[in-house]
Amino acid sequence: MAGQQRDASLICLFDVDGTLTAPRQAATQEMLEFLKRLKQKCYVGLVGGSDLSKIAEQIGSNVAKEYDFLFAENGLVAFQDGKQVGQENLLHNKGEECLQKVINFALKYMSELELPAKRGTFVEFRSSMLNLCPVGRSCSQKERDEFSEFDKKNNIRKKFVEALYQNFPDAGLKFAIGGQISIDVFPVGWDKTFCLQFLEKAGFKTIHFFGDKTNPGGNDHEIYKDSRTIGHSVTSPQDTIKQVSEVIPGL
Ligand code: M1P
Repeated sequence: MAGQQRDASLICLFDVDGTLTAPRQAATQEMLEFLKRLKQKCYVGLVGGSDLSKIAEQIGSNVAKEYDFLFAENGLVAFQDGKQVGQENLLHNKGEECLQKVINFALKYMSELELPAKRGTFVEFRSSMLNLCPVGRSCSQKERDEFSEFDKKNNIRKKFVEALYQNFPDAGLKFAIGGQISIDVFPVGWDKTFCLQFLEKAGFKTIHFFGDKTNPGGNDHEIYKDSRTIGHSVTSPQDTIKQVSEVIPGL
């Protein structure tokens, strides 16, 4: 790892959506400059639930090279100093039969929902997780926002998660509300704590984690509560800047 004046024992690790950026939006110039200054003080890592291409859209096409660690899909796709150091595979882990049962159930469940809008891509099959999206991932920003408001009032995703757990209690799967419009499905243990093994191997003594979905059921909860991290719950990118500045003085 490069960087001589940086504190080599300390890393600040950030969730992406809602923490560094507005959900699924690009990071502001202010945030990118803040992270640049932070990198001069300590090591910096990102851990998102999204896949690499979505994180690159939001943080920049060189994201894996620009940060000391980049963990996509909760760290199941891992980069250190721009080099890929990890890659897990959902299909190998869970098998076709199990995944097909979940997908069939989810499609049937979503087909019975009445929402303000329905578009396309209700199931996104990623290398290490399934993403289930009742409004459809191809929705517009306006439709995304409408679903999000509707979901807050009607608990669409909360009820969907309950139904998934009821139907697949022994599948060894976790159903997590990560972003604004969807549910992530992955094997138990493949939450964001998965990425900590890479940081332990690199020898960090202090790991500050900043995330917004830190409540039970949110996809930052496990890593926020993990004994290997000092967890910080943030409410927005502005709040992230404020809280990091309190932890790392002189930014
Ligand atoms: O990074 C958080 C989440 O971002 C997206 O969520 P949504 O589209 O629902 O706002 C998804 O990529 C999701 O997988 C991810 O956890």
